[in-house]
Order: sequence, then structure tokens, then C-alpha cells
Amino acid sequence: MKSGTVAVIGRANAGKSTLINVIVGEKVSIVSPKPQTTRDRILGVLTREDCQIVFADTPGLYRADNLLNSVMQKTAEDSAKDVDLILFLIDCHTGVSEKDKTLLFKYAGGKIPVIAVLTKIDIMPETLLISCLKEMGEITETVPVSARKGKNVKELVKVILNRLPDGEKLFEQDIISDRSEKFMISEILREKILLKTDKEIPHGVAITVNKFALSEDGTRYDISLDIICERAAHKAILIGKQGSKIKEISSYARQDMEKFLGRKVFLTTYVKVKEDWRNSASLIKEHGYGEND
Ligand SMILES: Nc1nc2c(ncn2[C@@H]2O[C@H](COP(=O)(O)OP(=O)(O)OP(=O)(O)O)[C@@H](O)[C@H]2O)c(=O)[nH]1
Ligand SMILES: [Mg+2]
Repeated sequence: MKSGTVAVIGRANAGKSTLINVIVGEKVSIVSPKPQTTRDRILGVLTREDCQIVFADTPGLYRADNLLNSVMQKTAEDSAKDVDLILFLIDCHTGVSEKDKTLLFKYAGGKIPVIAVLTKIDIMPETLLISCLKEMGEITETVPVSARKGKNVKELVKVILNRLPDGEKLFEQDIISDRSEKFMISEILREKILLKTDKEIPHGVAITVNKFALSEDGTRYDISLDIICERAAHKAILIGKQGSKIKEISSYARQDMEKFLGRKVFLTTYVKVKEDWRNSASLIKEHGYGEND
């Protein structure tokens, strides 16, 4: 069987997590319209009779205006080493940027084979797609997809398989991610905060799991999460008037947690402040960022 590892890299918002979720067929990584949504390397595994492909989702390249972002950049760069193939994703619905071209050149000039994947083709004009394909095709093999519409995704998997070696499975048959339920629960809450708050607030949020316990009769999870933010002013916005914002976010998160866990969830959330934690090496470590192996 074909078996191998594929790093999915590209600038923030390119559609990396969305594409992996669609290929794997489960939500292994959270998605939002805001850049820098993914903070860790997250593995998503596709297992079929004829193959196993281990995809590494990665943080977006390149923004390092604080220590957390530098840690994330290192995670993305390290994830693109020691893999069988790199997928370099480019959101080209308004054309290919110079930054994308420069980065693609850099990776295509390395030892690991690179496929350029043009994303979001459902929202771009055909003529622009043709010119982007020509331009990128001169650098490396290029495949256009729309993860949202499922367009050309099967074809992309075929192209990936052509580049992977024969080998044994790296993960058991039923494993779809390397991440725990606890991690996914905290990511679901972070996703809702990304969707429901603006500006710097969601980027300055981290989640701590205080309690994650199945009730004695096995029918319900009791979950208690802390939302860590950077400033008292952010805490006030996250809580909202008479707690309205945090209620909305928590209720939205609870529904997804129930779907994910397949059980009722009793969720409590608290907002806490850790001043400027994104520039503190010890607090970044405490939240588990940058520790992918
Ligand atoms: N129209 C369209 N939108 C898409 C498609 N794929 C992803 N998106 C949207 O693009 C935005 C970013 O998607 P993500 O999958 O979070 O992008 P990412 O590359 O993982 O982003 P970071 O984790 O921030 O680096 C979200 O709003 C997605 O819904 C697509 O095929 N078509
Ligand atoms: Mg992502």
C-alpha cells in the first residue's frame, strides 16, 4: 500500500485546515476566516484499503510580531522537514501574491517534492484561474481545488498518492488525528471565540481545561474551561453586557462539543487575564504551544 507523510503549508487563511478536514472526512482542525487560526501542528490521517496518508496541518506562514507567532512559524517550518511531500497551498482567488511566489520558490528549490495547490477556486473567475495555473505550473506541479465545494479534491488525493512511497501504515486503522478529546474541546471553544469576537481579542486567547469528566452514569460530560486573555479590557468584551457574550460563545461551543463527543455536555467557562502572555516563553509553554513531538 501507499503510505506517507504530507506537510500542508502556506500563508494564513489559505484554506489548509479546511482542505485537510475535507480529505480526512472529519473535523480534525478548527477553521475561521481570521488569520492565524491554527497554532499547532495537527495530524489528520486518511486510511483506505490501498493507502494511508498522514497530513500535518500547520500554522500560517509568515507573521512573527510576538513570541507566540515566532513559535508558530518554527512549528510550520519544522513540520515541513522529514516528510515525503509538501503541499503548498495558495489562496489565489484574487491572484497570486509576490509573497506566495517567493515562498513557493523557496520550498520548490528544496529536497522534498512540492505540489502547489490553488485553493478557493469556487470564488475565482475561470480566466484568472487559467493564468494562475500557468504561472505556478512553471515552478512546480500545480493542482486547483475547492475544499468548500469538494471540487477536484479526489483528483488531488490521486496526485498525492503518485508521489508517496509504498510502505506500512504509520497509524492504526481507526485513528484520524494525533490530538486528544481534551485538546479538541479547547479548540472548539477557541474557534467560537474567533468567530464571535474581533481585532486582537481572539488572537490573544488561550484555553485551559480545568475539568473534563464523564458523569458516573456515562450520559454526560462535565467540562470546565478557562478562557485566558491578555488584558482586562478584553475580558470585559469577552464577558459582554450581563454576561451575554460569554453565554453566546459557550452555548455555540457546547453544541459542537456535544456533536463531537456524542453525549450531553455541561459546560462552564471562566474568563481570566494573563497580561501579554503571548510574549512570555513560560506561559506559551504552559499552554502547550510549540511542543509537537
Ligand atoms: N470560498 C471558499 N472558502 C474557503 C475554502 N477553503 C477554505 N475557505 C475559507 O477560508 C477561510 C480560512 O480557512 P482555514 O481552513 O481556516 O485556513 P488556514 O489556511 O487553515 O488558516 P490558518 O490556520 O489561519 O493559517 C475560512 O473562512 C474558510 O471557510 C474554499 O474552498 N472556498
Ligand atoms: Mg488552519
